[in-house]
Amino acid sequence: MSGFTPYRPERLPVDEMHRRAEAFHQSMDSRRSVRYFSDDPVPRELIDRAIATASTAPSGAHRQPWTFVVIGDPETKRRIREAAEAEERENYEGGRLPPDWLEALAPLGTDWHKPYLETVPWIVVAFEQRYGVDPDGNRFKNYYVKESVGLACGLFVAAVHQMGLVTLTHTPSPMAFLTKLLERPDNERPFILFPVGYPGDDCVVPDLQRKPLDDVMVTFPPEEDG
Ligand code: IYR
Repeated sequence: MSGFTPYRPERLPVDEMHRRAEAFHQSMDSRRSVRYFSDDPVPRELIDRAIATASTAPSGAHRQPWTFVVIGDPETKRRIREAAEAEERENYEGGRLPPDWLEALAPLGTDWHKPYLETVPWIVVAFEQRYGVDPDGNRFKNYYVKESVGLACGLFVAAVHQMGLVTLTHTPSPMAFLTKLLERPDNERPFILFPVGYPGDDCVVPDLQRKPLDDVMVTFPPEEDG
């Protein structure tokens, strides 16, 4: 650590706070997970910027225990698709997903086919660093790794949305094949795979509703009525 430095973010007028809060909520509420992508190219710098934004996330002991692997090479995308589809076929048709899980997925219309893994200009795979390795090869502990990487991935999703692109939080299961295929070291585990691009002209999304605020929030102690 390098000591402390003053931090004085601008204090906004309350009406401006409301305006920004509402605008940000509206923007994020318009985000959807997408499974139909265009093959239109996306500048690499935009992907870099989204990852830089993700990497601003808070993390346990500021260890930033994540690695984002960027894939634009068609042959690697093809190999990822092949391996992901083999696993998912086993899930959907080989009996690996129990009936209740299949039932929960039915409204989303998902199946083992993942053609978008080849269509998209970019795939980004977030890896969690279960432990760190210093330049001398010594292991050190990381803390709250899943919370940290989850936060970074949330910011990645928001960054992609903010620039007018779309993504999907894809977790082909099991996804150990990604460690090998992308030649990641032993301390890393795949966390989420993000196809990133523009939505395809054929893009549809399930007609989902988000839970109303009162279903996801309680006040404690409860406020008196009236
Ligand atoms: N990984 C599978 C199944 C799947 C699981 C959940 I939970 C989802 O919200 C969506 C899909 C797949 O990608 O199809």
